[in-house]
Amino acid sequence: MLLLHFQTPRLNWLFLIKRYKSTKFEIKPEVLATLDEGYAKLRSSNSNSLLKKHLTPEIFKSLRTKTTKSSTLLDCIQSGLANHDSKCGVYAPDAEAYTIFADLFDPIIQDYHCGFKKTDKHPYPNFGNPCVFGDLDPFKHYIASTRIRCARSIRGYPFNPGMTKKHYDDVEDMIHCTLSKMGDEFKGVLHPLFGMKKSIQRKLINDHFLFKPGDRFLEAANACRYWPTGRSIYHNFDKTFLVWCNEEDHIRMISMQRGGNLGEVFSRLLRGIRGMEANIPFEYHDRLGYLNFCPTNLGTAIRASVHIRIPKLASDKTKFEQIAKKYKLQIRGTHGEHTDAEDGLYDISNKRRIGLTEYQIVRGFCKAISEIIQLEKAEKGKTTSKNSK
Ligand code: ADP
Ligand code: CIR
Repeated sequence: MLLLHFQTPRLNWLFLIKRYKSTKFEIKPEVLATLDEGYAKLRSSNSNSLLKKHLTPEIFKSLRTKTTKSSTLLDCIQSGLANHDSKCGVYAPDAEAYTIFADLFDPIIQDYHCGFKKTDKHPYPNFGNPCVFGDLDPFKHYIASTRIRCARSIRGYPFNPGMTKKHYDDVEDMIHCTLSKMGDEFKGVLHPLFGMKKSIQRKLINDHFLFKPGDRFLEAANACRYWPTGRSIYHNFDKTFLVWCNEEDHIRMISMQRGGNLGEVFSRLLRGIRGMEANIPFEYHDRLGYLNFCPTNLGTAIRASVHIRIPKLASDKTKFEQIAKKYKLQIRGTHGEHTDAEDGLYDISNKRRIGLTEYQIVRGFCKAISEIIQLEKAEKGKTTSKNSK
């Protein structure tokens, strides 16, 4: 290696040095001051975020002055500093942040994704045969609807905080153009947020199709600039395949339908992903799999969920949370993350997204939901027999 360097002509050396200099990003004193003040407040807070847990004083000290080509530690943690009630509290402002700030991201990834260590490598994508999954609730007693979504970033484009107005427009165009060339089941309409009637927006949100505006966690991460430029939703005519453009990630692909037919939902998602990836290159990391803005969405970046009513199990909050932990599931409210359950309708999904293939994640989710339905039935049976005594 050294020998090679000595042989490099002087001109190339100068070029390399210039390039190195131009890629270095100077950290401003006011950024360091904001970091120090925010970190001190976080330390003395009662925050339960993964950020607070894993940003130890030693790691803070070692990362405080590090930079990627365009971001600092403050860009990674400002959401968690502003929102002490964050669960995670960290975002990667660019793909490089996962490497430069690995001492913070790695333990958070391990903690959130149920033990994926920094020495572990995410397996290659493998969806298996999605048709093997049937209906989780054929008699429609428990599951109102089933949804699987996955997040993707477009290779060569910055993540949200580094995007220009033009990037947002380009990404939206690229997605729309690709979808309009896909097969019949994907034919549909694009609804840009720009100029969207409030009544239409409200209906799309209430029907669980569209993301909500004004997410304070994303806003604090500098992820809502130029809103609503480039933000849109595309859906097929049946509203069973949907694509979100430029919300938290460049792309969110969603397959959903009423009832519990996981096989149909997963198969459609796979066909949708295949159609999209034929035209759009996705950001993929050798060890971490698909890279996205939030470290909770790495690897497969898949979240499979059911909207389910299980009144017996849900009646005891502590027990309900223990069951979720046992099956590595996450419980959300009726309208998604950071919302409460309405009318007993919970969103239950896989928590872990990295370290397993897409097939293994959906298989684990399928087994867990089936067992939860059996547990609910058993609890119901107990009360019925008590009452009949
Ligand atoms: P994401 O799933 O993209 O991480 P959210 O938790 O904010 O984000 O959920 C987005 C929307 O998807 C919300 O309106 C939520 O109610 C809806 N949703 C999630 N799971 C289901 C499901 N199984 N059936 C219907 N809607 C769902
Ligand atoms: C938070 O930290 O609460 C938000 N930034 C959202 C984190 C992602 N949510 C999750 O648990 N999957």
